[in-house]
Amino acid sequence: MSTINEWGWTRAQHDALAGFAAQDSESTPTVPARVVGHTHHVYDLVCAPDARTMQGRVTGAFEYRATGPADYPTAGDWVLVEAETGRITACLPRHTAVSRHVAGEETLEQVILANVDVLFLVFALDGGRGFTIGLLERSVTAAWNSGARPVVVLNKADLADPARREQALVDVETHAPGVPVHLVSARDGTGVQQLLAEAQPDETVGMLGKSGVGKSALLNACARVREAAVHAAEGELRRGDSQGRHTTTDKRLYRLPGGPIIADVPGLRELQLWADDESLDATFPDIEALALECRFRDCGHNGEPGCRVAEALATGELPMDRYERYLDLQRELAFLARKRDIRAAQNEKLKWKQITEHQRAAKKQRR
Ligand SMILES: Nc1nc2c(ncn2[C@@H]2O[C@H](COP(=O)(O)OP(=O)(O)OP(=O)(O)O)[C@@H](O)[C@H]2O)c(=O)[nH]1
Ligand SMILES: [Mg+2]
Ligand SMILES: [Zn+2]
Repeated sequence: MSTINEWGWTRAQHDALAGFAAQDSESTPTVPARVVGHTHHVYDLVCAPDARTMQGRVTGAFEYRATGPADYPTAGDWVLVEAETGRITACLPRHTAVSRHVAGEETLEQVILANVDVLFLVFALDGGRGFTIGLLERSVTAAWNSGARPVVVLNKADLADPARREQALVDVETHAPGVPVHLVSARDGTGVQQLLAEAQPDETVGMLGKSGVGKSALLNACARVREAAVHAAEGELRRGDSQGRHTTTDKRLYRLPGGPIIADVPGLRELQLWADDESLDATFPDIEALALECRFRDCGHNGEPGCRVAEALATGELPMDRYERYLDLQRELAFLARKRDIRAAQNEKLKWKQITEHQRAAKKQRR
């Protein structure tokens, strides 16, 4: 018999639910369910206990409580659903969330995937412009911020000569220190077994990468290793620049027999960061370690005496271009944080305005 455990329902989730259900005042009986996909506001769910599938929508009360897009369920989420009606009453707390900005909206968070344990950062070694150090660092920062373990996947190894493969590995080891890296080919299956070993059987794997890097092909290759009947659509590449054509249009979770669960997602057009300072430090542990050795704890690395960062830059121990990209990302995150603060202040003001208006109206009525 199938059970919800095969979809990643673990002891930890069970305990989280127990704590959550105690606060939940809704009286209609609900079951936990995992969101395996959704088109706009219709959610594809796999429900406890027997992994029955159904479709659902959030209730009006859910919508009323939601403060932004990040509060709505997304692929990977655990929700509470009324088994009879498919009404989703709550989204359970996420243990990880891969986020970015809502397009064109700097201050709104959009959750791409929820509750993934491992995040494959997929790049293609097909000679296209998709594998850049900048994108590598951004992706790693997003991964650290999500709470999932990042794994760099250099796909299409079959298209790269040995020198190119070696250089790519060195680039990742230098610019994403401490992050596991795998050279694979979804086409001929090289390295796929080892890549799968990065995740435990009951874990969920997410993927992040541009269109055409081979995310769906990688999912299919993993399925072949597990002899699973999974066939995600793979797309053609544009001639000339090897870019994909956005073949995958919806996020979806696939369960491989013997695990893990893998989420295929549409290709990212750009990765608008949604992260904090700690995630940046995790991406640049080399710079973080140097900064700890500066004479002053609050050293701004701007000509202060005893600055270890300046020293490392002078000797070439820390390459200037890496430091500059670190400063760029830091500026970007500081800008985001400021905008978020302004928005929070505005919301606060609005709330007080509403309360005072309400009080005024109440006073008038009493008169
Ligand atoms: N030679 C070679 N081709 C590959 C490999 N992996 C994927 N491809 C091809 O690259 C093209 C794009 O692969 P997809 O899996 O559709 O890429 P995707 O990342 O899912 O793209 P989107 O769904 O658009 O985001 C397809 O024609 C694949 O067959 C590989 O390891 N080697
Ligand atoms: Mg795809
Ligand atoms: Zn310093």
